[in-house]
Amino acid sequence: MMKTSRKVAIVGTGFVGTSIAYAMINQGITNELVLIDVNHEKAEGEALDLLDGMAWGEENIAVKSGDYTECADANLVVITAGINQKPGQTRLDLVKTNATIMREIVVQIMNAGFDGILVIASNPVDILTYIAWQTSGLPNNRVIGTGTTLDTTRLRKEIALKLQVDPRSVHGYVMGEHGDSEVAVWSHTTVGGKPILELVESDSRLTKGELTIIAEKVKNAAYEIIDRKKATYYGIGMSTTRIVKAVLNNEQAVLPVSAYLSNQYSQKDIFTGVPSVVDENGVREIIELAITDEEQESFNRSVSELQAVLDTVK
Ligand code: 6V0
Repeated sequence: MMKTSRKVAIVGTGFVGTSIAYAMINQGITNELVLIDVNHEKAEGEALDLLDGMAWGEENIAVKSGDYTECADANLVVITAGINQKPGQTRLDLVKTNATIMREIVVQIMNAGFDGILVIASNPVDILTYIAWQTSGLPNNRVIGTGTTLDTTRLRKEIALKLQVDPRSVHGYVMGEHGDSEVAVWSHTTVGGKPILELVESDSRLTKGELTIIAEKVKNAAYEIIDRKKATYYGIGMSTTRIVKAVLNNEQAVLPVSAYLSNQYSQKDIFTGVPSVVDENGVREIIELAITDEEQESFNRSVSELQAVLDTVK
């Protein structure tokens, strides 16, 4: 398929940044990829390593390391820079350090003359997406956090494993904070079109009580992985790549990204995970599901927790 020139820059070439780069290259969704890191040598080494596979790649992608001037004509910049969780740390523990790093980076991106879409993956992602938006001066639709895309794919996977179906045939969302207060929206989760709350009444493979266990498992997935291998990156690599692809292809895909709320779900002036239509301009609109009162209360609690943390760094 012929594509017009599409340039993506990734800031932060650690575990997450390079996993995104690797997924993007393997899915052939861009034709120019620039890696930026405060550790220039690391970015350079990663670019060289990625380029080495190109003869076997989906298509020829120009990969290089560079500085912020490369952002001037980038369609999209993904930010993954920052410190990650150590065993026992929550995402919110990272906020002060990563907010400072985020501001520093966004100022440099904007000074380069960037005028595209910003995608934020650094944690705590909902808070840092707000900081990135505030620092950038971009319209809020053009700043997207990875939000609960990873939690949502984890949820779909858990249900798929239980019922032995393709996770892509499971639909539903985790909403709210990408973190401890997130909300699994069971009232809108379906398997092959069948509501899961109906399915658990009749299918012995999945009981109603197990839904709570699944939601807890999804919430704690990162801790489980970090305890074993110190970091998580493939899942977020594929989740971020899904968002980037939706933007570059103008897909109008509905994804639970961290989007700016202005009275949707009765909340405002916060970025958090909600199903959103993603196209070439970023978040085109937020889908307002008719969630239950209980889900709304949990969502409100999640937003209040975020708001309290945001107030400390805003
Ligand atoms: P890492 O492997 O330590 O990589 C971070 C990179 O950022 C390093 O290469 C640093 O040199 C670089 N960096 C630090 N400061 C700056 C700066 N000022 N300018 C440019 N580059 C800088 O961490 P990892 O890749 O594991 O994690 C990165 C971030 O992603 C962390 O905040 C994680 O918590 C977060 N994650 C987000 C997820 C999500 O769902 N949104 C999932 C997993 C991790």
